[in-house]
Amino acid sequence: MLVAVTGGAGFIGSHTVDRLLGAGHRVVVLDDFRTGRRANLAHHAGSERLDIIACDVSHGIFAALAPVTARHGPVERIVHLAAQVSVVHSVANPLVDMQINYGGTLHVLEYARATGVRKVVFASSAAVYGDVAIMPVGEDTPTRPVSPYGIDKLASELALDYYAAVHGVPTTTLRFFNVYGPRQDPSSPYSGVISIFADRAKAGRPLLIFGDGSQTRDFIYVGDVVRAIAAALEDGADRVVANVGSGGEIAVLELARSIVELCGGRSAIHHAPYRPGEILKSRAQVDRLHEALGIVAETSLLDGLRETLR
Ligand code: UD2
Repeated sequence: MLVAVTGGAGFIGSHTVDRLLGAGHRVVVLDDFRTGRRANLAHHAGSERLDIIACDVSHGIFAALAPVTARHGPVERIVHLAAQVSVVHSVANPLVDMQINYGGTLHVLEYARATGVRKVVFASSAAVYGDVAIMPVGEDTPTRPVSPYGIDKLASELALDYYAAVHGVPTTTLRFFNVYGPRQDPSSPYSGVISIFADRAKAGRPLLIFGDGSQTRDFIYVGDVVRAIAAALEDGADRVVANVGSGGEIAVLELARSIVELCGGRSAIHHAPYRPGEILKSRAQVDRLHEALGIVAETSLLDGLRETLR
């Protein structure tokens, strides 16, 4: 089948493309290359089943997809990963975040409605919950996002549900927790902490922890996330909203020590004040991921870290 992957040149997107091509599907990537990189898909160069199209989803996707559907028939399913990915950027630029993250989702849904797409899988975020006191956090926890990023992800979820209920577009929403793995770009201060720590520890440079490092996160390996995406792309799980996490949590200080040790123990660990808006605890309840999509995270943090460092 023909699957469109928005944000397909990004970290999670490129792993998703690997999996879909591996399963024999035809894939069209839409990416504006703001944070996505052509290098993430370079190993598919020459693949007859992959089209890569430069497209900003916040400007609509009809024109970008037209040449591909003219050649290969309709897009059957969409994985919508394209986004402005930084929570901090969204605080400084809420309108940009709204246009890309909420507007982009509406453009995808309009396309799905108009062309009869058979499944839209949406990458939402743990950011929809905001600060939650009781862990693990289940999907029925009241949503109180504390950033424009979280608000736009939540608004997008509501839009998905509206298109499903009113227009009959089959949708599944995945709320990603802290995803890590190979190809995560460490170059921005808001990059995933594991990509930053790995980059520094490999070079023997110091790691910087914001706060005392007692804050916890639920890290899930990208390979497990991609299995969840593939399961959600199948028929069924309509209007399901599922957390995508490992179900475990680790303190940032313990994580830093593990990464330093795996890299030969040369890096010092320094501390700086907590970031504003820092969430202190995060752990996903993962029953629904298992029950609705049949997925349990399989990669231990140690194995995932080794693979990432390799
Ligand atoms: C994650 C998501 C974000 C949003 C949010 C929702 C990533 C990369 N970001 O933000 O998109 O969904 O969850 O709650 O997955 N840290 C350090 N040193 C560093 C970098 C980070 O101590 O050099 C700490 C940071 O203060 C935080 C933890 O590591 O306590 C994780 O930081 P992150 O930026 O990887 O992810 P997070 O949870 O802030």
